[in-house]
Amino acid sequence: MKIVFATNNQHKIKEVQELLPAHFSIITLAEAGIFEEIPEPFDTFEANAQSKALFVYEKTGLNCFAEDSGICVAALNGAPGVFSARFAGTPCHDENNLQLLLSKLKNEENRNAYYNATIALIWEGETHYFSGQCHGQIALEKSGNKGFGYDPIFIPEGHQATFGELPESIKAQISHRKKAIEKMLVFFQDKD
Ligand code: ITT
Repeated sequence: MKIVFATNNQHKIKEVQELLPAHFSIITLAEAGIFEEIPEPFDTFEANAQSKALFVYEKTGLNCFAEDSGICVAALNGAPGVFSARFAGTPCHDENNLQLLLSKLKNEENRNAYYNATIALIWEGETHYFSGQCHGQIALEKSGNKGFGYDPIFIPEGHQATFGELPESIKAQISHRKKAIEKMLVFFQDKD
C-alpha cells in the first residue's frame, strides 16, 4: 500500500516508517513533487494535521496522511501544545525550545506533561483522525541525545530516564505516535 506522508520532519518519517508494517510504503513529499512549505496556521492539532494532508491531497489526488504533534505541559495550561515546534521562535530549533521550556518550569513542582500526536488521513477523499498521547514528566535538566524535540527532557510514565536516554525501541512501544499509528492501522485492517 502506497501512501504519502505529508511531513518535512525526518525524525517523524523514521519513527513512522519503523511503526508501519512492511506492506506500507511511504511516499515522501519530495517523491510526490511537493517542495513548498506547507502551512499549519491553526490552533488545534486536528485542524493543522488536516490542513497539511489537504494541501498534499489537493495537489496530487493521492491518499495521504499528515501528523501534528506537540508537548502539553500542565503547569503552562497545556502550552506549548500545537506551537511546540515554534515555541522559541521560527525556524524550529529543538535545543532552544527545550531550554525555554526548562526555564519556564524553573522552581515549578508540577512537572506533569504529555505528548500528543494527531494524524489526519485522507483516504479516498475522506478525512479520518487518529490521536495518541504519551504521559510523563518534564525532567529538571536535559539528559541523553536520542530522539528529537523535547525527548531529552521528557520522562515517560513508568520510567526513570528521558526519551533521550531510553532505547529507541521503548519509545516505539509507548509513544504518542505509536498509539496514533496503531489506531490508523486498525482503520486499514479491512482494507487490504
Ligand atoms: P511537519 O509539520 O512537517 O510534520 P514539524 O516538526 O513542524 O513537521 P509539528 O508542527 O507537528 O511538526 O511539530 C511537532 C513538534 O512537537 C516537534 O517539532 C517537537 O518539538 C514536538 N514533538 C512532537 N513529537 C515529538 C517527539 O516524539 N519527540 C520530541 N518532540 C516531539
